[in-house]
Amino acid sequence: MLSDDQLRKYKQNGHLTVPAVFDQHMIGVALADLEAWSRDFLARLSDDEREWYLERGDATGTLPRKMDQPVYHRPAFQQMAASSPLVAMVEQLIGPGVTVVFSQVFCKPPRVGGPKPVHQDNFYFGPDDPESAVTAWIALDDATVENGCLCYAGGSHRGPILPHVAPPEEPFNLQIPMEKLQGVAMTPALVSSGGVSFHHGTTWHQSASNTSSRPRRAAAFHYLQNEASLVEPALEYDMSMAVKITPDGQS
Ligand SMILES: O=C(O)CCC(=O)C(=O)O
Repeated sequence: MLSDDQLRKYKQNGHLTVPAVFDQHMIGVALADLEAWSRDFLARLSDDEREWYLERGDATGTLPRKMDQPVYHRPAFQQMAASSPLVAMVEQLIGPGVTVVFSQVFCKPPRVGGPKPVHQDNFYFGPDDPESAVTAWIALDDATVENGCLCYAGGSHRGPILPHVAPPEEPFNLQIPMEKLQGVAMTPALVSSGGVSFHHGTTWHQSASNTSSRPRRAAAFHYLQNEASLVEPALEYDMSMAVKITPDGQS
């Protein structure tokens, strides 16, 4: 459970990092599942798709930079999303009764893992109640400044959801326009493997390139309180892949 002090910090900053939500056994199981999924995923892609999913210059070619819906597709991630300690924290943040409306794994291979520009998840998902959405970002590897941890603009969840733009060749890479970023401080959130960094759906966040010799792998579970819905999503989300978390911790 989150303490009153942690809840106060989340309310004030729009993000909160909690160490050791998952033990190293669970993280090992998730990484093994991720490796098996990556092999299978890459084997099914055309050459053009492989090029898109692998970072430029990735000589190993074994780690897609992103895969969607781990909670729907993969048992280890479904187990994590429904785990009682995580769900209890999520429910403290957005209220009882939650669904994972979308989930992703983000991988930054050593030295070549690229950045993710500043954005707000609530622009992507367009919920009717912006307070009803929280992302639980789970560090599978230790996330540091060098390997591209998340960085947040503290307090930005109290501002509006801004229009986003996308580079012409990357229509899905929605981001806050550069001119809005002048003078905005982005604070790194260091998270050890097994820890979770929670962020409010409206909080501005980004991640930098991985300049280290270690991978940075993470899973993001986007939870929505069950009474809310995605009324104005910027992209198409397949709600048949949403995973409702039931009270007994099963999904
Ligand atoms: O892991 C990353 O680099 C980006 C994650 C992100 O944007 C998110 O969890 O909403």
